[in-house]
Amino acid sequence: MRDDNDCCCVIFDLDGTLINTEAIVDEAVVSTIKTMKKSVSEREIFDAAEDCRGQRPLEASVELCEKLFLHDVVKPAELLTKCGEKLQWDGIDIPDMPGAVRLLEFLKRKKVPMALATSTSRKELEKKMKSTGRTSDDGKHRGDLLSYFDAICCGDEVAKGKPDPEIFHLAMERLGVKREDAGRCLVFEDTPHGVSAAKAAGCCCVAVPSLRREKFDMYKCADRVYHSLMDIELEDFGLPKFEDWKEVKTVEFVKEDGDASLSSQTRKYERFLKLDAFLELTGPVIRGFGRGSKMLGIPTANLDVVPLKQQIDKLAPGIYFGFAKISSGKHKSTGIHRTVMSIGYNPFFNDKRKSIEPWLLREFEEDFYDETLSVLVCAYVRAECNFTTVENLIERIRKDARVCEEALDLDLVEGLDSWKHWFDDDV
Ligand code: ADP
Ligand code: RBF
Ligand code: MG
Repeated sequence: MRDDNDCCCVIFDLDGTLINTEAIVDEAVVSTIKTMKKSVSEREIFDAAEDCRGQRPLEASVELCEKLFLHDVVKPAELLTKCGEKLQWDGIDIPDMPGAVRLLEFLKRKKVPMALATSTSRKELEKKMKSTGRTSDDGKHRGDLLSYFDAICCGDEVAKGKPDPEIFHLAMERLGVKREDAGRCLVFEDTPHGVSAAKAAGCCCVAVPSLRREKFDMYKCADRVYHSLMDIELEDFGLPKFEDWKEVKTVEFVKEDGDASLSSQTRKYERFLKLDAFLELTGPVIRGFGRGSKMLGIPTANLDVVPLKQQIDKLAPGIYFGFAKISSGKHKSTGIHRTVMSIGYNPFFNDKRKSIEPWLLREFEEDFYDETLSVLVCAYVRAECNFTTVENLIERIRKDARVCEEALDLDLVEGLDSWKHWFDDDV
């Protein structure tokens, strides 16, 4: 049933929300400022750069100069030029944020009007869109990202940038939404400045933070905070519900503490989402944090994230399942093993580094450190969460394993045929 409060259109921020430019920008900013003022540390620059995200470039530069007391070495406009020289975007492959294309495709198919409200200037936007193109395997060029939108609003089209609401007012006007209906526009933002702007415009705002977890307090005024675009429940906002989650009808769903979603109140079963493109991760098994078997009774054969960074950045941090095989060393040719894994920061342990932790769902007599492990990541189960007790964490991980077993027993994951070579090679 339709409700007057249901959202009728969606407005997206670009950088950090749909495309992953933040790390590239931070790197340019840090390396530029480092050569100008030796007394500020990389850590301080990075920290300040994070807080300035979401604003138009010049305004961000002004704030950065203030925060880092750069007035004696550089003026904001000059800092911007210097960083800009490093950020030509040509030949850089800007990745999509995980889940962005799935969300855009779905909304387009459901004919939900969409606008882009970016602090980037039109000229800069065009450069970003030309940049060598999409890493996604669908063969589309990055420029196609703009084809999803019924309206595109850039930072140089407004008098005041975010956190001012003007750009969202402009987007609404171009979508033909009246000011008094602002609450029916759903905005997706990754920065506190963007969230403030959307809320000041009266919109409903979902935040998918690009800032570190320590700073999540800054998203307080968002209507909902999600770990990634994969976790959005559109029906909570009166929009059409995603149709690609598959339920595992033998594993009962139990709502976690602190789960604010409305739709989960009626969920009965656990579920998973097949990935559009399966991801192969291969490397030697390394030593992890030394707590998997000891503390949880759940050994995880960790892979080194450094050489796999580009690949895992395509995935939202979270819990996944798929298959694993050991392709060198003593355990070579022990076959294909089902595996459930965490790829992320393990909030329960508050890890500062990302880790890749596959638990192979069978017993091994001995460990297999340094042997080559190849994992095929096929489906997403859930975001990582925190738990009040270690028992709850263990119980949840065991449940993830049941989801994996059931989904594979019942052949619910489609598309494995095209990976036949992976299953046949070397096992
Ligand atoms: P670490 O913190 O070093 O990763 P763990 O306690 O997580 O230590 O144990 C992981 C190690 O245990 C793996 O590297 C692997 O050699 C071994 N192991 C034994 N059985 C399994 C299994 N079923 N799944 C994953 N690793 C296993
Ligand atoms: N750690 C968390 O902090 N939160 C989680 O939700 C979580 N889920 C996991 C799910 C699976 C399937 C596995 C294998 C691990 C998970 N862990 C999680 C990671 C666990 O903390 C980690 O493997 C141990 O800390 C060992 O390093
Ligand atoms: Mg481990």
